[in-house]
Amino acid sequence: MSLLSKTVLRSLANTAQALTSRIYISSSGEGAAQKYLLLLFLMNHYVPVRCQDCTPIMANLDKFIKFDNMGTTYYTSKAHYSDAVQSAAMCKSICGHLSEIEDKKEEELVHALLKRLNYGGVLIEGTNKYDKSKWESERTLKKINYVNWCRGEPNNHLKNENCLTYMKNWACMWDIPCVYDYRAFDIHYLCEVKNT
Ligand SMILES: [Ca+2]
Ligand SMILES: [Ca+2]
Repeated sequence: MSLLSKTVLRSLANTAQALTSRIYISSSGEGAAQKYLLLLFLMNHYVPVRCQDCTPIMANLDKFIKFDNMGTTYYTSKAHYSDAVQSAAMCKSICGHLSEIEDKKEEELVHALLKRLNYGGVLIEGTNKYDKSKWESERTLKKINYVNWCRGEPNNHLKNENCLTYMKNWACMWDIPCVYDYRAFDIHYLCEVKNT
């Protein structure tokens, strides 16, 4: 749903609330009852739009570097990656999720972003911890259709490499542990938020 239509619906719901209180004061009888029922319908139908909204934790937004691109905002963590569950929770706290690189074009965008920030890499969405034979999104539990493994990857080198990272210098993906101190490789984590 577009931002405009959400705004319009919120405005309608607010108007309905305001009108309802006036009708109680100024009207009576069947006509007023019909109007009231109509307004109740509008309110019940549109007010839940508000409940679907997400309010980012403002203090957490400061922990990222923001980049807008074509309806999606990417947030690269200033802190190093150390724990995939914590990283995903941080993304959620700003109303997003770990970035899902869905095609070559998006991969190139992420690579350019890493070059600009001069970061070594970023944790992105993807795990094989549920089924070693496939990589899937932790968020949707669907198979990841796009991967660009670096040469020799995925190699499960440390025997628990069940998470996914995109590396700047090689311009491709590694499997890495879901909990690890990756400061030596300068790995951060990347969230994305779809702008509605
Ligand atoms: Ca994406
Ligand atoms: Ca690996």
